[in-house]
Amino acid sequence: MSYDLWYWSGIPGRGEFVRLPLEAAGIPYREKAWQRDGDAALVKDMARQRVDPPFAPPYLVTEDGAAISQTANILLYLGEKHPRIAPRELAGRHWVHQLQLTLMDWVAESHDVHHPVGMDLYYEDQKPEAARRAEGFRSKRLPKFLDYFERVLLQRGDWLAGGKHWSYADLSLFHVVEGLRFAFPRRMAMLAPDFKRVSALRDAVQALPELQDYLASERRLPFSDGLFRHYPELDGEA
Ligand SMILES: N[C@@H](CCC(=O)N[C@@H](CS)C(=O)NCC(=O)O)C(=O)O
Repeated sequence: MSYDLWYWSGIPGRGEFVRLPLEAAGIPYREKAWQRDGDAALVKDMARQRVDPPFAPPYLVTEDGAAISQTANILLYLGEKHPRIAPRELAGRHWVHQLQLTLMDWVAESHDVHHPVGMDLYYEDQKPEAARRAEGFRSKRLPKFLDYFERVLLQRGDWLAGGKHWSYADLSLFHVVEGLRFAFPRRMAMLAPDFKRVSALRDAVQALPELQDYLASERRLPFSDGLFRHYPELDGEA
């Protein structure tokens, strides 16, 4: 069994939240837009007549042809099919889904810092608004999200769902923290001492034996100008 993962080539983006558990659990998948025709093939595939068309990538096509989209929904689906990446009991699976939805809210807000007016405009066309948005994000939203996950870990232990094994939500939190460290290195460094549990989870995921090959491979794309972007003028210690 193998899945087809459709996501823009060249950036980790939201595709990375799907890639990480697939890689860590050794679930076979093909990265479709990395093959011949690249993103043009993705645009063409998105336009295909389907009963379940995706609005936007990432989406996963199963062996029986179903196209599953919305990042958190893809992970919910994978968690039901592959017990290694999510809790076995229903309440646990809903819990990690809830966490994933919160993470996706956080990701959307992180993106909107550099694109506060419109996705169809360049950053250069919305710089004053971005500077204003960044201030509130750095001073209020970033600590609020970090504090939430710190509190969850205080209650649950090393992993977000409790227990001794990671779930896809832990891998996603790792990726969000990595993205934010890339985008806001000064602010994240200032906040780090207050979020020791989140930092420890980040380090634990980075050290997972089942992720070492992937993290060292060319499939693990560097951050650049995708969801998480580094504009020094949007970063700051406060
Ligand atoms: N809520 C969706 C958002 C999907 C999304 O915004 N995808 C981006 C790439 S990361 C895209 O290509 N969007 C095109 C669009 O919204 O028109 C999810 O979590 O998957």
